[in-house]
Amino acid sequence: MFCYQCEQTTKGTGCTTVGVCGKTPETAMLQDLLTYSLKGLACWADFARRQGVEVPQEVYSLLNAATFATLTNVNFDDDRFKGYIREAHSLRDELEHRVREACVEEPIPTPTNLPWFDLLSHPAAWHINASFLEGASMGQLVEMGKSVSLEHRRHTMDPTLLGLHEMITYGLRGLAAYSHHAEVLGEHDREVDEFLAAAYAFLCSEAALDLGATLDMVDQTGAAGLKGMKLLDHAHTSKFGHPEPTQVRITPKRGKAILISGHDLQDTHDLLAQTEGTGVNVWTHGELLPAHGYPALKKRFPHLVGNYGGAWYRQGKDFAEFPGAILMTTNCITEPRSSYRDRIFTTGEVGWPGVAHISAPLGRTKDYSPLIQKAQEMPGFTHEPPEGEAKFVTTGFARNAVLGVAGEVVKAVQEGHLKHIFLIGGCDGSEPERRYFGKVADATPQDTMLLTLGCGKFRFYDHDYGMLPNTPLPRLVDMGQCNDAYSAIVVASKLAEVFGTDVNGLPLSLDLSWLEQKAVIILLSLLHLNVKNIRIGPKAPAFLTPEALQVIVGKYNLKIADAKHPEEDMKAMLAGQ
Ligand code: FS2
Ligand code: SF4
Repeated sequence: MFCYQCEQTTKGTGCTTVGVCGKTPETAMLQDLLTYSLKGLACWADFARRQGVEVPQEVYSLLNAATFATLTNVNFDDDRFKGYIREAHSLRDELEHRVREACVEEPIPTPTNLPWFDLLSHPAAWHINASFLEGASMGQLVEMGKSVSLEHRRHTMDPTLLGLHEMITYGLRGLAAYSHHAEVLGEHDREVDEFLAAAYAFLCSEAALDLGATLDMVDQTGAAGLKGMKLLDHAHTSKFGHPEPTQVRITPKRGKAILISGHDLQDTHDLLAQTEGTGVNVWTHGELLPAHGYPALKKRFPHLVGNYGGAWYRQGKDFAEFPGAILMTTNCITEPRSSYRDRIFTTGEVGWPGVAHISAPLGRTKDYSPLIQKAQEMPGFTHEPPEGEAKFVTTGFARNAVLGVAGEVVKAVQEGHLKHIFLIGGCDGSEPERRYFGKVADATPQDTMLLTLGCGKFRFYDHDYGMLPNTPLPRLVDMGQCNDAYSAIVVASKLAEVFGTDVNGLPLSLDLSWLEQKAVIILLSLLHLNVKNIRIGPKAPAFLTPEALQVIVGKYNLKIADAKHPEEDMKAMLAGQ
């Protein structure tokens, strides 16, 4: 296997024997084979659209869901990957049939008029039939996967193009995650869906061998990322209201308990509805902490009682100690320990072999009764701290809440009480160098504000930064999940408008912790907006070859965080660098 799509990759170069995330070589090969299959489906979807042949929404739904399944820490279940491959080829065959039946103007893709691609035939010309897939041994599939894996391409491709192509590929994984989350909430944006297919098709075309065209696709991917984030923001806020600043308990409360982790608000809502009146309390974990800020959840469901534990990578400890049942709705799942394997459930695109999975067709409500039943069998919390000793954190400062106090922010800047704004957040991970982000946050001066989002916040979310002196503004502002980067972009754009400048003219520094591919699409979106001097860390992406990194750094002034010297980064950021 070879995989370097995420920050925690082995030795900062690539996972080759087994993933740091727990991905086996078999799963890695099936993911490569799936990506190749999705490229084939996307080529036909893009070709059909350009020829005016109707592409059913289920094609885009599969592209989004299956692409999301290949994102770091989402799905580790080989059978599910085989299922996605089967479905991709079945939809692809149907689409090819439709195109051939219609009178098309351009030559229909055939093995002879397509550019050479990898060791298998071009994705648009490659068929794998269902009976072969059913009967194939894992060894056969792994061999087939090898011929389309990165392992081959990274030794044969131009290094600049390779790095940029991988950046686009991982950006598309992040984009597909947004589109899929929105679709679960009943919304989709046809333009964004069509872009995903077009970008996959681009990666299979001769045009992708041109640096200018590839850089243009990097930019277009960022533009689509913004639309995808906006779509998800709309899906969340139209369904559950605009988040409001909300105090969230982080110490135990007596009662039976379910812990819900991941990012999915629809699952959170449905679980809350199904646990109403059962005596089971619902606790959020990780990226679901911001769920407490949504009016349609917090006002209707008093048994949404608090947040338990920290970032995803601590789940082995957090889940083992939690006295109830657990539901993983999206990434990041790690290998379940035996101490809680019989009380953790997955849903949606998340999977771990042998772990109970709760599913329903897209748009239908899932039945959580096995999870609720499990929680009833568990002791739940039997103790809680005495009245007055419970601890709380505050979440819910999404764009509406922050823009509601924009006047105060502008006044604070004009009167000299607010000198600088930091956005420190993104993903978290287990490496010791990630302490850098907590150190930078703690070093922010008193006359500065600290916006945060994503699971990166758990490095400092419970530190007391107090209020911005002489203002009614808190210094620490939790804007939500990694998925809520759109909120931060809207706030920065509005502030720039008020001050008659662009985002680069604001006293604003972005110091982003990255781990997986949603962080890649957020970065591409910011680069599309021409935001300069962004820091990412704790280290540079392994997939950006030195040549590709040089191009990106030169074009966008991107900086790599100096994880060993947070104080130096702080000085530079305060100086606007
Ligand atoms: Fe955190 Fe993990 Fe949010 Fe990322 S829970 S690193 O994949 O999506 O951020
Ligand atoms: Fe390694 Fe990350 Fe790939 Fe997992 S997703 S195999 S940790 S690079």
